[in-house]
Amino acid sequence: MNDYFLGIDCSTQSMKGILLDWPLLTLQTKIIINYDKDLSHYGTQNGVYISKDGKKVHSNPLLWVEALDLLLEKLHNGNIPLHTIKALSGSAQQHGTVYLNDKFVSMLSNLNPNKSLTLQLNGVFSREISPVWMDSSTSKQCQEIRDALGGSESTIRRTGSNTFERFSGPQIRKFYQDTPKKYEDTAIIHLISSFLSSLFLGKSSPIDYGDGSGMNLMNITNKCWDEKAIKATAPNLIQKLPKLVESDTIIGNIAPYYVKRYGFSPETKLLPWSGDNPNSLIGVGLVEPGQVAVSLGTSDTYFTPLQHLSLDLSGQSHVFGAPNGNYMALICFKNGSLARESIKNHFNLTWNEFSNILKLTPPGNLGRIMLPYFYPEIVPLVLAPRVYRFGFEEYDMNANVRGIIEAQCLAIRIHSQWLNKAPVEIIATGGGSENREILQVLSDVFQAPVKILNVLDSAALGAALRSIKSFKAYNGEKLQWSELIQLCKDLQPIEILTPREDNKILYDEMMEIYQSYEQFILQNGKDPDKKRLKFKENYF
Ligand code: XUL
Repeated sequence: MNDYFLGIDCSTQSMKGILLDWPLLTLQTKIIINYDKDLSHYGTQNGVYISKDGKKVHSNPLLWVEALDLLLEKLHNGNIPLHTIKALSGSAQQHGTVYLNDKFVSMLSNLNPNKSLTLQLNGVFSREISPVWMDSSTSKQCQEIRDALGGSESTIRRTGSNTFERFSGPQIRKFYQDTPKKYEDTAIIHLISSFLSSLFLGKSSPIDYGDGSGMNLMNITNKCWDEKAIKATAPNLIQKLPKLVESDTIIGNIAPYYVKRYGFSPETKLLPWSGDNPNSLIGVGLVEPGQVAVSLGTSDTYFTPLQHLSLDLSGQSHVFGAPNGNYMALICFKNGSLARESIKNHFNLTWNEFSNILKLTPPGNLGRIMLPYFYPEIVPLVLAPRVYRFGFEEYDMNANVRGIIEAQCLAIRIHSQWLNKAPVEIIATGGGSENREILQVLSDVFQAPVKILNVLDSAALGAALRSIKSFKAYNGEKLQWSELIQLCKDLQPIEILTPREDNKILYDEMMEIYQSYEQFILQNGKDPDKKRLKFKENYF
């Protein structure tokens, strides 16, 4: 009988579970719970609640628990005997925090298999909501922490990133400042990943180095909680934080609840959950330095493995722990798929029609440029959302469609330049990578081939592959990451798009103009309109 490995991904808009079998490494089952549709009684939109000014973005931790209940039920009713699952791990949207009272741990150790997790966990939260990665309401706290740590550069050197509004430390500080009593009543603060990991473990789970480095609280060099950062964030915080561990640690066996309720084997091994980006690094097969991936999801991210710690002192990127024990660099753009969808929906288009417009419109967009901050943006930092259009109007469909895609690809290229090496190839992943025309623009802008994998669920796949690797190591079998990646058919490209070389100079020039527009809008730079008109004259 085959062995099975489970990977679960709790992302912004849905929870997914995938089962991989060993030794074939083929996807056996995939289950998706969509929060807005399947759990509509929570009233979320795209999985979150957004305040009027767009700055506060929260979700409900009980929503994730109920999604997990549903996912496990569906898995149980499927045709794979759950006792054959040897190990499981998971992934969650990064940075979000879950605040728990002192009932949490005792509730977990006494879970009643006749009741759902949702029913039993109802009373364990000291804060009903969880701020998530889309939140940008903590600028004041970012400044305070950064000042206490001696400025941006020393914050980056300490924690791997500058302070960012969505990072857990500034979020925790805001919670403490706004509601000190609730903060005091909080016994444990978990990341979404370690919270869900705790549910399987039946006790409070450690946080892994990958997700721990998205908090502005972990020292990026020695991978321990950073005393100075903790002190700068909130009083007595160290007592409320779980331990930190290496991502490949076996943290224990599955709790009896899952054995009795769903028929899991009591020997099922657990790894700590990690963030979606560290999981995706493995889930798209990036284990060699120099490889690069672009994930087009709710957020667009650009990430690459690092063999040695190397920091972006300009402060726009992050360095996280990677599941293979090294590091990864990541740049996160908040205006990803939701921004693309705004344009698509505004013009009532299907994705096919959207693609056709990209096919029929010329690279360079006839000299028209958009800066697409439909939501507050992370990179570059834009707190007040606004869409800027240069050389066209809001009603011009073709200009808007090409405008947003070129803007997103140019911004990715501009803000990844600190990594010095232009990528030799880009692996594309995430829901948006289904759209070949978007990827062709990416390939043309970077002048690099784009490899398309048959993987839309790289975070869940990464979690399942991590489970295999650690399970094998636990049983004394040495399996290298590169071997595991080779074995996984889904990680072999199904298509490679090549860049159209005649667009090289055009996009080099357009990138400079785009960068000038960022400076014009955000840093009171010189108006580059003349440059744009000259570009238009030259090419169109
Ligand atoms: C990364 C980030 C996003 C979320 C999305 O820093 O904020 O990619 O992890 O789920």
